[in-house]
Amino acid sequence: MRNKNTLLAWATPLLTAAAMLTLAPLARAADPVKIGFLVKQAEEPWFQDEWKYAEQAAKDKGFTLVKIGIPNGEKMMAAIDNLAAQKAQGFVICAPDVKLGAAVARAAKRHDLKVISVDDQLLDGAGKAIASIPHMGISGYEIGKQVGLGLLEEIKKRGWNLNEVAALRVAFDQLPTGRERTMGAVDALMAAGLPPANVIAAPQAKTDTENAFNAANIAFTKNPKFKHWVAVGLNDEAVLGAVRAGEGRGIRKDDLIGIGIGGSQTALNEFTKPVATAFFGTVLISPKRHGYETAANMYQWITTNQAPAALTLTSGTLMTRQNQVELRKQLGL
Ligand code: FCA
Repeated sequence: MRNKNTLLAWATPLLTAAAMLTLAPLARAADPVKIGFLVKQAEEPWFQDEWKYAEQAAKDKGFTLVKIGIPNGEKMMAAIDNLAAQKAQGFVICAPDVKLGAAVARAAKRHDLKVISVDDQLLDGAGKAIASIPHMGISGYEIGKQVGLGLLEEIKKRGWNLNEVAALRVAFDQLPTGRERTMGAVDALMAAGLPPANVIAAPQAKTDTENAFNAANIAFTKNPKFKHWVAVGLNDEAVLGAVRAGEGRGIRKDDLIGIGIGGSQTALNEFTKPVATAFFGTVLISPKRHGYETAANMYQWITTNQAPAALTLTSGTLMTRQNQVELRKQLGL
């Protein structure tokens, strides 16, 4: 009898521990869902919009969204650790450098966090896209072509001779989607007869207006012989930098046509100025899809274990001063 009691006394905590272990996954599934949304340039209107729509998903589905700006690799790693400490179950990320892909994948695995990339697809050590991280991005090359075709239409209206037109390509080629977008644009221009020698690459150090301005300034100074200009870049900020640099050198809307990519506040500010600038248009892409859908997909993945599609590429539509109100309404923006 005494032996039996001792055995029970000894076995009970073990049994309880075992029971707790078996119950643990269930208890965890009932934990409140917390999802991180990490973006490389929180000050950029595009990312503000993504966050806004991700918040909407959080409200609709009933999860907590943790928004963190990650301007560099160190902040990014700290943010992922922080999410794990807060008991988040997953995160959506647009990393400050796509080459950090392997580090993101490792950190997520270590903390048992699910990860989805948005906008910029992460690369592994060999420079290949990490297929195991579901991604939503824009169809870079196609959207770039739309920029080029929009420019060609306006060039034609103005009766410019393509031999006298230079295409300023504000370039951020270390980012694959950036290169695809701007190459799509210049390819469309060249297919229509723009001489390849008239394509001027202006590398920017960062994808913001200030760095685009500096890059464009150098390019304008070095190439005084062209009569007309068009400007392309990976986003609206890049093209806006070129437009501002042109203004500083007396190259204004009659001699320069800029078409960006994005359609967030940066473009809207230009469109609502009383006098039009050389920022002629933008290809409107959807921060709603990129923000809402990625966050909602993460929620679904966490709660039902159903992973999103490996790759989703979204499209865009040319937006100008004329159709901006209508178009944004159509897209529910
Ligand atoms: C990249 C760019 C952003 C935005 C996004 C869709 O991350 O840097 O400006 O265009 O793709």
